[in-house]
Amino acid sequence: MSNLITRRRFLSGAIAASVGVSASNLVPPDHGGLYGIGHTLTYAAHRLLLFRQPLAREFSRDQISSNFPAINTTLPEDDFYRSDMTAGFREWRLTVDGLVARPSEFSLADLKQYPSRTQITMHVCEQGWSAIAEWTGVPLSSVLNAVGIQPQAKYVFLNCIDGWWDSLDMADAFHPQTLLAYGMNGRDLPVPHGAPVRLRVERQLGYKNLKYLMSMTVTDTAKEWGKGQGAQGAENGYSWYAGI
Ligand SMILES: Nc1nc2c(c(=O)[nH]1)N[C@H]1C(S)=C(S)[C@@H](COP(=O)(O)O)O[C@H]1N2
Ligand SMILES: [Mo]
Repeated sequence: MSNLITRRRFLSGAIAASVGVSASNLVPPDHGGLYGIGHTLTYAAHRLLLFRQPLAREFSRDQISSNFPAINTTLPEDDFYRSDMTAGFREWRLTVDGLVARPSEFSLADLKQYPSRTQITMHVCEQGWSAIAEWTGVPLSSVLNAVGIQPQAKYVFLNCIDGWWDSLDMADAFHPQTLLAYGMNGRDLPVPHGAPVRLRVERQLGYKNLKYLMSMTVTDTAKEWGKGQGAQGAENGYSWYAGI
């Protein structure tokens, strides 16, 4: 298939990650089934219109919500999680593998050694509420550059301690506002909001903002995960791509 727009390569250090727009990058993993055509049109339109990666709106400190709901306030059941939580997440590691030059594990302290980014953004939940908070974390791009993703990489799959899983394409993974966030409103990320580290992907709806992160795998296909639709949510009727 010919490229709709010349494939652009995004060079960052020694690593080239393809975040450009080509025809094969306009089809989301959940393109099949009843809603597939709709999902594909939405995703393709966003990727064509937004390929310059515009930033999500950022707010000022005085606009931060005093009451940010926490969905799933129940703690993850996991025994390791619970004991590590009381120990300040000392044993927690984020593993990164798949199509990377250097499969790695990052402790919380490791992640905090990278330059951080702080942003005040609006979280928009598909269930009809929204709230503004300040998030601090390491850009996902820094971690992907550190492990060295291979040029054929297409998705980053993310797994959570509570069993949620989802994936991002390279455009969202390398978006400057996509963070592995460990801070919220100037403090450590609270447990109900996904401690020790959650994803902030500011151009997508709430459910893509995974909490309780545990591991990431870089892949060139969504087929080997679950039913091949790229996300647990997509298998339950939500769109894999939830761009706003
Ligand atoms: N691991 C995990 N991530 C998750 C969820 C969850 O239940 N488990 N809920 C999602 C939904 S639907 C929303 S709206 C936000 C809620 O984030 P909050 O609890 O910080 O408000 O987290 C998202 N990420
Ligand atoms: Mo949500």
